[in-house]
Amino acid sequence: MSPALDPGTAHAALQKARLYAILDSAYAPPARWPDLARQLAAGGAGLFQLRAKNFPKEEILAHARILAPLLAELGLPLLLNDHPDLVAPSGAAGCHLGQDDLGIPEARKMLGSSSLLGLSTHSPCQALAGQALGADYLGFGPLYATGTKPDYQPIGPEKIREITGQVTLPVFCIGGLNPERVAAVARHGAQRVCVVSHLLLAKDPAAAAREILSRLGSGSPLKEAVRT
Ligand code: 3NM
Repeated sequence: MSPALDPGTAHAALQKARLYAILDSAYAPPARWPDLARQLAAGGAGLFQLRAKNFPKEEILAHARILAPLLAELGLPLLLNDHPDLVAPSGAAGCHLGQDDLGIPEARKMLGSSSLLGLSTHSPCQALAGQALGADYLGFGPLYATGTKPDYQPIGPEKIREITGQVTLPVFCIGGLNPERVAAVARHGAQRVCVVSHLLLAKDPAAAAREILSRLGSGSPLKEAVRT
């Protein structure tokens, strides 16, 4: 099996990551994923997810076995959307679960403490519960309407401060984000974002990632306090 990212490096990369990129089959075919991963990493994405909702498990495993070592060489973690059972055989750093997937405690039992476990949350209450259950990081959204999850009601950026004050885990704001909206969510206290279609559909993904990060700003608590 290809060398996996060591757990210490994966956890440190999570703490450092401000832009989370998702390689999603809905927006880019798998043949483009390795190149997209390299370009987005060059643009500053610090965490990656493979999301292929309708792919058979064997295909997800095969793609993860290509992407995990490619990103590990750069010191960056790959998470699988769902499929905790594929984490070890693929060499991925962990997995990302939704509210309706296997629970965090059950996934933790399967994976142990060294793998990264992320959870999608859609309200401040779910975010606090996710932290209490032992997730390593949270997604929080969708902040704006998104074609990637068309059935979800947008939360709006106003709720961000409700959780940043109480949740100590890394929180990645997600849903309908583009550069203008990233600037808006940063003004509402977002320090990290996860962006899907805007990055995957960009002509120059590295430049698009850089622009998102520049709109997010430094994210330092002092600057946030001055802005509000
Ligand atoms: N999860 P885009 S929103 C995968 O709210 C995903 O949990 C969400 O895609 C959540 O950046 C979302 O193209 C899609 O809007 C984000």
